[in-house]
Amino acid sequence: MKETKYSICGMCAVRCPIAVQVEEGKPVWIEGNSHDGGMGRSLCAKGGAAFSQRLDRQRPLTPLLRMGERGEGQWREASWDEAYEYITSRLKPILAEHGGRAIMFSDRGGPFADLRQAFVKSLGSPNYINHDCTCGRNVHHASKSVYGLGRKDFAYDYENTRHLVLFGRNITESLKVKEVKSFLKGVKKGAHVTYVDPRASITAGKASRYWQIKPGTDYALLLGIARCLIDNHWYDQDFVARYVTGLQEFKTFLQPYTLEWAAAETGIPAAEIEAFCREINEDRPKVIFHPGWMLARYRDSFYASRIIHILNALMGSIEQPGGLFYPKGPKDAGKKGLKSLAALVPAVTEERADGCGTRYPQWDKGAGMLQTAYEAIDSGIPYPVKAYFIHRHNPLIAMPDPAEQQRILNKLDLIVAVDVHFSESAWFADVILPENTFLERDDILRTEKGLKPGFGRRQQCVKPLNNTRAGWEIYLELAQRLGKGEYFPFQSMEDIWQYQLQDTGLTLADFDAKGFVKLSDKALWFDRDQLKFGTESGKIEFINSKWEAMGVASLPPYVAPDEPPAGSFRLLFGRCGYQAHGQHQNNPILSELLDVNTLWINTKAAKQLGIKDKDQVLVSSGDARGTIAARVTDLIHPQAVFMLHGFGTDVRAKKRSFGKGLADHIFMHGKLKEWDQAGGGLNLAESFVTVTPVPSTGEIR
Ligand SMILES: Nc1nc2c(c(=O)[nH]1)N[C@H]1C(S)=C(S)[C@@H](COP(=O)(O)OP(=O)(O)OC[C@H]3O[C@@H](n4cnc5c(=O)[nH]c(N)nc54)[C@H](O)[C@@H]3O)O[C@H]1N2
Ligand SMILES: Nc1nc2c(c(=O)[nH]1)N[C@H]1C(S)=C(S)[C@@H](COP(=O)(O)OP(=O)(O)OC[C@H]3O[C@@H](n4cnc5c(=O)[nH]c(N)nc54)[C@H](O)[C@@H]3O)O[C@H]1N2
Ligand code: SF4
Ligand SMILES: [Mo]
Repeated sequence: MKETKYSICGMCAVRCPIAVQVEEGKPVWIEGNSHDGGMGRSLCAKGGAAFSQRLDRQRPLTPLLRMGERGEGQWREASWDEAYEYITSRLKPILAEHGGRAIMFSDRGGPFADLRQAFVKSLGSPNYINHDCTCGRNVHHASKSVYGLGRKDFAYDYENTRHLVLFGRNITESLKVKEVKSFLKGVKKGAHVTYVDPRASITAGKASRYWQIKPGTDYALLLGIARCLIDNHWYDQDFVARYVTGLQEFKTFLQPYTLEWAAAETGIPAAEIEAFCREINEDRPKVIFHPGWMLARYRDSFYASRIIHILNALMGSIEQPGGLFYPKGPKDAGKKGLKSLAALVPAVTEERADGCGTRYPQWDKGAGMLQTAYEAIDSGIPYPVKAYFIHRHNPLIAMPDPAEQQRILNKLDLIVAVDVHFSESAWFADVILPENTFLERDDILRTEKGLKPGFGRRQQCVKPLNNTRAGWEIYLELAQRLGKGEYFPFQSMEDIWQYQLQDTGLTLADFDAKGFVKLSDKALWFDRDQLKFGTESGKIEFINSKWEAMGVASLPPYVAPDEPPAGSFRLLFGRCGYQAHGQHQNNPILSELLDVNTLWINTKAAKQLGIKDKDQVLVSSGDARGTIAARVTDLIHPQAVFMLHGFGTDVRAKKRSFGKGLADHIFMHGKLKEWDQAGGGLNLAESFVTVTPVPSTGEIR
């Protein structure tokens, strides 16, 4: 008999609602959960390859203990009991000598992190960290400094917008299924789309205006746009008068940043920028300036994002159909939220090892900052860190400088990786605890914020094929064995779900029909005359004196990016629709769709170097080098080259992808120690490489 199970996809961190058909215990079909209107039956290529992930045997299928040196890849299979014993027998002396704070934990964050945060807290450690220093921290902190609200406190009504402005936000490839669908509906309805990127991605193909900006000059373009809009009074004066502070200072600051100046800096003609400003003035308030997602790129990415946030205020597009809106939570629907698991555990008051909230007072404590945590491991300051749990996170490729990372990680007494693949980081660990694939496990309930808030459930659709366990089982068991069981009074996931639902008046059966529960039938919008912001003044602060007191200027003068040294190119990177970072290059199906990355290089630049399309080229920077096929194209700025992230693994257990393509992060020298000083995002796009042809003999000169 066929039955449909509703769950949540886990092939990437977007976590779309899905429907899985199961026949006699076997998964036979997977699609989007069509009860969710925005999703329909759609799924992306990665989601479609979920069964293939489960069947893939080039993964850790039972707990593994390291035999040789770290990273050598010599493993011994172990029982779960043995693996738990290995971990706890090493953690106990660390806890006794250095206390809980000597244990660090990083993961991918997201809606299922509450249980893991509770685990870390139960050990007495403040050192829970997620991946965001290489992703959205600049955007998040910029949002906090303008609105006092985080980046996830805003969502976007693409479908009804009149004008969407994207600065390298590659919405159709670096995708969320619901977001692309809503974007495409907007395009169909005639929305203007302005796409700004040194590289014409697929999203550029959907745009009504594409600007091939000089890499690293977004801040200049944004200052030029802001000045033009304000000078011409092309902004929502009522909204600004009501909600904004600091407009006058902003005006004064903008004086040098004329259209001609912006044009010279960015390479985009002044008349085109002006035409854009005119158009956006007609389109407002149904306008979205997207503040960026992955902005761990430039040393001023925080400020570029800050101006984008400011432009949305000038457009008056906040809490506005066709603009930005606040994702509403249970409270906004007059309902109680899920009970927190971390709330069961006493607060940890200890200072964080990474300095968030202390050495770096402006940075949020919630997500932490991995690069400064590495500093702490290395120096032992503010205190020794001795053990590291890496859960659903792969810092050895997500962070730059792998050799430097390994040097620092080697100072630890214990590294535990919980993964479903042989990630580069798991390969370097002491113990690999293999988690069930997402189809094979339950997770804690999640809150789904939006115009119609609700809760969603990931449930086990099929039984695990291998000797793997669910994350919740792993952490409950470890807590128990470390004497912290009192904080986790649960025997099963059902116990946990019931605890989470305690105040909501809902039961588990309420999730059976659709996989989720909505707390409101109608879309919830706040009264635009009564908007509240999270800043000290309650207003939108163009100048934020609280942040200035913490050493973060609100509006620093523009500083041009470094020019590539002669013969060099700025290395840009990004994603495509078939892959999620470095996760699925070895997936049996996805590796067939795309098994190798290429190097985008501008036609004229390639010609000067004697490089033709599909030629093998040598990419080098310092002692890092490797060959890759060139993709010669006009679609990239002459100063830049581009490659997809996540290829070129050196983990030989991944036989389909081992050594295929080139890894971008190996060329980012010193970037583990270089970040946007205000926002904390790493400067991953501030690296240069040389590119030379490889003779047809394959010999490298
Ligand atoms: N050079 C360079 N660096 C980058 C980027 C880049 O483009 N170039 N991109 C940056 C960005 S935007 C981000 S978000 C980060 C992403 O960096 P990460 O967060 O490290 O990347 P993910 O691909 O999400 O995967 C993390 C790990 O989760 C594992 N995993 C997958 N499913 C499961 C599961 O069900 N359970 C468990 N336990 N583990 C699972 C995967 O095998 C993988 O090892 O990298 C950043 N770093
Ligand atoms: N299929 C798929 N979808 C994903 C992911 C995935 O791994 N695979 N990852 C998810 C995650 S974690 C994230 S953070 C998002 C990332 O979403 P995005 O931030 O939209 O994605 P990236 O692929 O990092 O896009 C980077 C684009 O920025 C451009 N760029 C580089 N320098 C500049 C510059 O100076 N100015 C401008 N304007 N543009 C520049 C690059 O050329 C590239 O096209 O995608 C998410 N969605
Ligand atoms: S975007 Fe694709 S891989 Fe990611 S959760 Fe959604 S369907 Fe799964
Ligand atoms: Mo990301």
